[in-house]
Amino acid sequence: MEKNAGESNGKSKNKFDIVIVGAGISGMYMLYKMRELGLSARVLEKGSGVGGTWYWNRYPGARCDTDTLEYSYSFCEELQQEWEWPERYPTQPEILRYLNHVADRFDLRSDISFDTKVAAATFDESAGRWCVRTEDGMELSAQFLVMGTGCLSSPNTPRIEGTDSFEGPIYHTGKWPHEGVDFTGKRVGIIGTGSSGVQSIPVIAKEADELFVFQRTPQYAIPARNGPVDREAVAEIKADYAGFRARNRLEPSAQLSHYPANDVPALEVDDTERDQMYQERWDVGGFPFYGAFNDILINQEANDTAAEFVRSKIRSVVTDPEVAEMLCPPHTIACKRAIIDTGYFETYNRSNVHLVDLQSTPIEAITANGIRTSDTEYELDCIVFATGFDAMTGTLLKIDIQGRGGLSLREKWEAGPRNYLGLSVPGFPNLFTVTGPGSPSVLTNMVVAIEQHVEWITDCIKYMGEHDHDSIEATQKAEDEWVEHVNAVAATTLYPTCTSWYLGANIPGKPRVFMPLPGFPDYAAKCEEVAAKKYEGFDLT
Ligand code: NA7
Repeated sequence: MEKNAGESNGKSKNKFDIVIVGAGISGMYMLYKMRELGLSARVLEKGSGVGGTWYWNRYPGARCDTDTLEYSYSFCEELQQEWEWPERYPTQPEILRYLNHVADRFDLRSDISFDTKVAAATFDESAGRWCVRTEDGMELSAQFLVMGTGCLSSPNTPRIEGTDSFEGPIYHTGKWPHEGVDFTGKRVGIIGTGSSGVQSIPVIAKEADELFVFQRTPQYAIPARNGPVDREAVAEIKADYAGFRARNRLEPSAQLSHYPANDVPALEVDDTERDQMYQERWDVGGFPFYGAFNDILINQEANDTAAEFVRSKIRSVVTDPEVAEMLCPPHTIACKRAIIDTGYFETYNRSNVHLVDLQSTPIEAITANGIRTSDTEYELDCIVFATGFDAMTGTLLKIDIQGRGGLSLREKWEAGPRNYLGLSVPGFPNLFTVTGPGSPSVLTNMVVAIEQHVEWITDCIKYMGEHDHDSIEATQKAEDEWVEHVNAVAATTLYPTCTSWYLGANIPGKPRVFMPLPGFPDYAAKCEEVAAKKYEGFDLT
């Protein structure tokens, strides 16, 4: 652990060109790029190691749902050629091993302070610099501040009466103990059936004596069909990795160019042909399912056909018809974050797994011995919260960020996040948010979104250096127009129509604003255009 190291480029201690918050995929790459520019940079990371999301989310079955060959950095040809991924989807330990390898290979750790949580960042107008304060009292000064704090990095633990009285251990999937948890012989209760619940439930079920799943909203899930990577396909991709990456960047979610969406509306084919197309993609597994037709996410009637197809699969897998009905979601499919699974619905056929429907019997309290719903008390040895995150803005707003004139980001975003390009906020000069709200972020392959932002920020800082600019700040007009644009694009889709963390709807009291921007290629083109027009929409001084 290295705190207070900061003598690079002959600058005084704790004075840097740039401070980067977070040593996940964003922060690590940002550091690499700043070094390329010859700038002094310090990364502040609250964990004891690199990896961000993949450092914290160590729950049983944790795995990425983007194909391994796509979920990796593209900036170094040797790195992408040399690294071998064993399976179609990478496990959490495998991704963390990869990110540690990257940190070692590029000697990144020497500029990262671990176990260092940022408490506040204040823009000092007279000096034109950010003063960053950590929880343990360290102060750093930097011209630029980049928030690589991640979109899903503030775990959400709902306030349930009596939680403190529970006598057994309570875990959260988003901050899982490093030493792991042995559920053997235990009665386990798990709250939440999003990706984390859907991934961990089948694994915990195999170990636990009894598993009680407390489900508030049933979820659609598409079989992952994970398995060893196809070596021939890997060789083909590696023969032209750059081409593969470029093709992926042209896809709306910056991935899956090898399995693009069919350009056919769902209702233009008859029922038999439609089911065949769904079945084909169901057999392939994973997100290509949603590309069966081109209007699943924009037309409710089309969406209903996909939803009904998945419901029919749930009914065919789950043997108890009552349980099957409880597991069948009524809502728009893929409107909440889409999920892929391995043996999730099959798990409910096990005699040690019990589904508790919180819609008919809500949780009233956590007691010393377990969870009490409106009709019974479930005795448990431990409880797992798989209840997600205060997504996209949670971590940014936990830090007391104050810009020009003492303007606080918390106040500025009281009614929801507002910015320009998801990158920059008026009133907060030289502050950049990597994959911030208002950018494609969580609707894309995150690594692609991160690389695009880090490279854009790097080019911007380079441009400023070459043109003697000290400060860059988005204009109010640019912010207003951008917010309008993001809302208009979201409104062309079905996304805003249901309760999801995309909308902040999972956090009581959080403003309902659709935060990510659908459509990576148009967004990336806009960012390029802004740069080509000498940072149109920004004030440069
Ligand atoms: P998610 O997707 O936000 O899922 C959280 C789950 O927890 C979801 O089923 C919620 O039900 C449930 N939840 C949240 N609060 C409560 C309360 N108070 N009571 C009962 N149930 C609750 O988080 P994940 O960690 O699974 O996944 C996050 C992302 O990681 C995922 O989207 C991928 O990007 C990877 P709800 O649906 O809100 O009714």
